[in-house]
Amino acid sequence: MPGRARTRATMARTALALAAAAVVFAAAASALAQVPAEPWTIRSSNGRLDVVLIDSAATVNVLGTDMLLRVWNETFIAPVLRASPGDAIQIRLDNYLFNTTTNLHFHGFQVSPLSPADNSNEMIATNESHTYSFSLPADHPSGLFWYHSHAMNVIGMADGGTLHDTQWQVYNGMSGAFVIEGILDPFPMLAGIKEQILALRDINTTIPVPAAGLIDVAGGSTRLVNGVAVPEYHIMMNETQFWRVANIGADIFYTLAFSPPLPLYIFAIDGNRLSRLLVQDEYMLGPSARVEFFIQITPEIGNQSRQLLTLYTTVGGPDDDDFPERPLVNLTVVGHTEQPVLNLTEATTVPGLPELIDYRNVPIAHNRSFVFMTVSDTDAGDDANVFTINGHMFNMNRVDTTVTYGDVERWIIFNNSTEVHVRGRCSSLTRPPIIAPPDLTVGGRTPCIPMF
Ligand SMILES: [Cu+2]
Repeated sequence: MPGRARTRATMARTALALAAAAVVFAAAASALAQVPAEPWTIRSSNGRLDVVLIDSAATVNVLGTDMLLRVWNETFIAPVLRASPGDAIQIRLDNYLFNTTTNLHFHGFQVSPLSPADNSNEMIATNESHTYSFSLPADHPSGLFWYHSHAMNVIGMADGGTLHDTQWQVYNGMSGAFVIEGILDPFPMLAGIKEQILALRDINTTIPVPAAGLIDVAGGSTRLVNGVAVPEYHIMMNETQFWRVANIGADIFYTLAFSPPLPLYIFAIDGNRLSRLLVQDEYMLGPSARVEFFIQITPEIGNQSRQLLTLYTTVGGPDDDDFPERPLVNLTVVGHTEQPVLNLTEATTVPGLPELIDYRNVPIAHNRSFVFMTVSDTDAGDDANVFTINGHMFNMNRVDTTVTYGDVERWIIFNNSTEVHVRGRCSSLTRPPIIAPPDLTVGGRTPCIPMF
């Protein structure tokens, strides 16, 4: 009987919340304040990170509106998790979603893809609990990552759910930023600089969450930074800050830029430190992407207030989604520091730091090409899409390509489909010029930009 099972689940959930997740609830309220002090954070201690995430449908207040969402620990804003290379990670996921499977994926982590580690093919059924347990390798890259529901082949979706349900669960709130500590450690001049974590997501508070597969991707949702609409950030004259931005939302592409302009001194992309700073006025951040950059206020730049915006962004492909310009953050110059302005080129150049390998100079074991297509499934109706790779319908249970560990391969990907990203670390990818045959549109963006 569903009713009886539900009662037991609720009791268990209350007990668990009191016993294991008290720390989680205590810090949640501050995430809704307009001034984003510290986002709600859980850090590892003594080499261990222990977290409990309890999945359920809950009525949560988002920007003053009560919404029924499927969330972790009955809050819309997931904690920022922080751990160091070498730490032991234990994250228990209790699924109290009604008749809906779910799971977790640790995006970009260099850990085993098998259970009990980062196995995003394993689904956790309703009223089941699963503990993700793995150690971060001692040489794991440091940087900004994220964790999220990677629900696939969801069962029992009576409300028009689709087979692949990650989008819907992430939109509801099941995603958060994950910092692997130490990215600034090799750079003594950067010690102690102010760090800001900005986890971007969106939600439309004017309508109930649509059924899975029916989210209006480009619709009128509000862009949120750590759960807040256009929060106020402060910086001092002469100060350098380290901004770490993760797109933990389901659909929105952001093109980050300050207005009036302020250079982004880009230090890391998608959890990978670059071999040198990349200075840009804007940066496009697709779903899953992260960018970590420095900003500086100098007397030449002046002390006027500015905004971090997402500029109008259009994405190729058959859906041809476009996203309007929106403000993300107000940045005000408050006070000044006596410290001289940091020379960022000097600060990020450290003799003896291991060079990143330029894989363009390494012999290629195999060349492969992949054509990703979205095609209409005429059997299933006008709106139904199927996804093919080299003409075969995607099937997560079939292995199409086997590669040899340690090989360097050149892959050419043609994509007229949705965004493509590499699950795992992509610091080793380089990007040749994209050449598309005339009958294919290259949509989305490449998963990584070159390190060199
Ligand atoms: Cu992911």
